[in-house]
Amino acid sequence: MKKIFMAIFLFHTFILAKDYEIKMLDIDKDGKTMVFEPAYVHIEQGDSVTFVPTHKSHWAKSLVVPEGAEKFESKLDEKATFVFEKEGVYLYVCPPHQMMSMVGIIQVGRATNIDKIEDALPKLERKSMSNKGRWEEYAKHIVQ
Ligand SMILES: [Cu+2]
Repeated sequence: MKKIFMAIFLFHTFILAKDYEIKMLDIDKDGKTMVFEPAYVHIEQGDSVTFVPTHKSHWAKSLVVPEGAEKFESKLDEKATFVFEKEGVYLYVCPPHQMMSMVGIIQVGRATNIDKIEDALPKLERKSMSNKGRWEEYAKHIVQ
């Protein structure tokens, strides 16, 4: 019985796990510069995110992750897929363009670490020299 249950569980996970593509752009269709698209995604545990180097000279690096979660960092101009197993909110940046607010938020399931996120956001916002206000704008999407 246990085996059957496990098989169904695995089958379910295999079928339902989704991959979300996030493009790394110099400029988007609205004229926004140095931007992840979409910059906020809400996914479920077991889903993955693929960073796509649509334009050159970008990569993605996590800054804040839920407790016990793995940090992630892609390589310059390379496509990279990361699976998210831990629930919570992940903040990430494109290191060379963090000052230009090339930043993003991934929410996995519930916002278990919202206190840490709310604490980190104003500090990160102060590091933005241009395109200010993006952290705040993206954080409005976080579902509590
Ligand atoms: Cu960049």
